[in-house]
Amino acid sequence: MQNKQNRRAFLANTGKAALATGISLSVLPSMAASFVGFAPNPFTQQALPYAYNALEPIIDAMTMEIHYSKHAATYAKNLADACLAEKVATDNTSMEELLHNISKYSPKMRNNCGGHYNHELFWQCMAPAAGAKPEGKLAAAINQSFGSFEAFKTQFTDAGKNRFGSGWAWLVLNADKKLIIGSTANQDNPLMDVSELKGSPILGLDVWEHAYYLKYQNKRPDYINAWWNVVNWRYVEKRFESA
Ligand code: MN3
Repeated sequence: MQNKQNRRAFLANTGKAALATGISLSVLPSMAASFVGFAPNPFTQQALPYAYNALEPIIDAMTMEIHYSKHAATYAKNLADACLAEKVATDNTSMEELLHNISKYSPKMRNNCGGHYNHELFWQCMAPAAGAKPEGKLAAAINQSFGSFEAFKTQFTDAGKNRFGSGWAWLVLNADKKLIIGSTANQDNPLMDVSELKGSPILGLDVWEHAYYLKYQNKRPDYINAWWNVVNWRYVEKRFESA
């Protein structure tokens, strides 16, 4: 699958085959992802790394589909519009750089750059039936900072539960290379110069109602407690080790 034509032909045929066999097209994003052999533009929405129903029963397929294809897609689109309007050259600006300087841009840029970055991170932070625990250096750092994995989970869960309104819970590596837990409002994140919580985001949890309402309704704590079963610790470990 070395060139664009082959890739396009493959995806087109895959789509036709899926239709012919009655397989839901919702499985296609993850198949597309594994055949993309070039460095993707981080300012655009990437293929979901699994099917919409892959995190069932923790995250139901309809929530995943609406969340990814409507909410997150809209942040990506609005980010592109804002970059054009505010003359951000996405081919030689890193998203981190933009977030570090977000106070210099419009509220639209702040909401949608945060929204896009946060969701791209969130999809990667989950995996089907992960259910594992952190290992290695991350496990050691969590034990050192919070006493135990269980104590860490309680503190992170509380950060998500207690964030009033819409926002995110975070595990962050701060400037002193210390792991800390906190939350941000709306689509803010710890890379933003306007954020009170500052550092490299290692793990993020979306606690907006759109992330859980269809299945959990008003019970945000039930959503968070269940969510631990789909955390992709292998990815979170990589983020920690390269932060
Ligand atoms: Mn969301």
